[in-house]
Amino acid sequence: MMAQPKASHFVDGQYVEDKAGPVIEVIYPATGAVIAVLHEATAAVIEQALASAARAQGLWAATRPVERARILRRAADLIRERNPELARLETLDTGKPIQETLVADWPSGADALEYFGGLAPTVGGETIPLGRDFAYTIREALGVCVGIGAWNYPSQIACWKSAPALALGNAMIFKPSEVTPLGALKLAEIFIEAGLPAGLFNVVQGRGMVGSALVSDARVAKVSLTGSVPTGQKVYALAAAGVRHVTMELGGKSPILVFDDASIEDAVGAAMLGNFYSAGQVCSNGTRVFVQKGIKAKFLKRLAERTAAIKLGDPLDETTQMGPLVSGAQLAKVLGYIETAKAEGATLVCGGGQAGAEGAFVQPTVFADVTDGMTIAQEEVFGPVMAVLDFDTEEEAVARANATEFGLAAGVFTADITRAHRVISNLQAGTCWINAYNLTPVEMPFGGSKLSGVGRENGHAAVEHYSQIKSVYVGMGPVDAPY
Ligand code: TXE
Repeated sequence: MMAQPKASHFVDGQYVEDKAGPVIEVIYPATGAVIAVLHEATAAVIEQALASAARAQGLWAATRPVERARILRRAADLIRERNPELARLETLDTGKPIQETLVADWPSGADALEYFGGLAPTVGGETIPLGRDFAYTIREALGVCVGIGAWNYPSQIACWKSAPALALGNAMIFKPSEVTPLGALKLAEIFIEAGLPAGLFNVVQGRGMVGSALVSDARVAKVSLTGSVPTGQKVYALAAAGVRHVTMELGGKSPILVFDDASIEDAVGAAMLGNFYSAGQVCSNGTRVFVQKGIKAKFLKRLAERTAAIKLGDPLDETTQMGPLVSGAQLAKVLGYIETAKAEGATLVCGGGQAGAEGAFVQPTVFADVTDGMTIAQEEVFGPVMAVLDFDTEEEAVARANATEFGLAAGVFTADITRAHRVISNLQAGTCWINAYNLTPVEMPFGGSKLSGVGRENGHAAVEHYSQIKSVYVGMGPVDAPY
């Protein structure tokens, strides 16, 4: 089962190879098989990517927004036409079940291309009357943007970053995670087929060093990263040296608050979605599930029944509901957190170990009686491990939910609408849900507060993060100088 691309990189409209770069082996985590061998970008490839992006961007920014939009919409159509084969590649790259990659990954990327294609032509400035004089503003492209992706939603991330960037007249150089380098190359091919001029979307492969080389280059105006907090801090600092714009989508330890009056079936379903989808490798997951004591027993009973029925197995089988983790390294990390939770006294409700003899599979795992000080209540596990904590009062639950350095997402389940809005207004999180969880339609801004990030992706909010305002004062009469 091979998925070898024509070459490692896609620069200035074509595939580019430079075998002098260190090797990247792409592993299908369901079997451990090597499915492709790529090379990291060398200084020469990075230079070609930067130079071609800088060259192409000016003309692109001067292109009518409706024309840019038409190309993005064509790219979205091509993605939808090819979704089955693209989903298969995404499954090979990540190990995520095809049941998910068919509906979530590329389709949400196509949504972003449609959405920002539609939005771009509506973006204008304002006119500011100043008596005799006036001023106006122009919303201009930033220039060359760098996108750095994580491995959990590689193709969705490539689309979510490139769609607003390109729609608003920027160029993008995208560096996928070294763990999942394949999808972004397909996106680059699709953009060219849709009519995007060469150089506007370049893909360069590599580990952190390639990312930092891109972020440090003087031609770069902005960097958008999806990744862990420690990497975000490094990239943010590098960007600060050049006073570049940043969007940071980082980790979380998000709470879901389930009150006594909630629909147990809905709350259980949402907690499962928010812990087990993509084998738990989702940044906005609700990994601290606070359940009010009155419904704790019923909640845990239904949760255990439904979790035990999750079907693990071959990710390419459409009936499989959970695949492996992305890599052996992630497996070791998640199993370590499970052992720590047991040692720290959490009650194991179900799961609790590796599944199967082959591949990076972990049983969907639920711990109850988790307390705030335990490691699994504090650190991002990034695997199918749910921590259930109990609480008595609303004030207590809100205070404990906020007692974290993260602030990505939060959810509340209750039938009391007043309480729902009050609780949300008191929670420190950038993206919230009431009686739902982890739905991230492109129309809604997405992002975090506190250590979880800065800036927003998606929605109208993303326009601000891929453009800048030029203010123009227009003098309509003689200049009144005192000299
Ligand atoms: O992520 P990193 P990694 C968590 C998850 C995982 C851990 C590490 O628990 O086990 O983070 O995963 C690039 N300059 N999350 O190492 O390091 C890197 O090449 C520029 C949660 O994969 O954050 C990759 O493309 N770029 C998270 C991207 O940054 C650098 C999603 C992310 O890598 C760089 C991913 C540098 N100095 C992992 N160092 C979430 N919450 O969404 C690395 N990179």
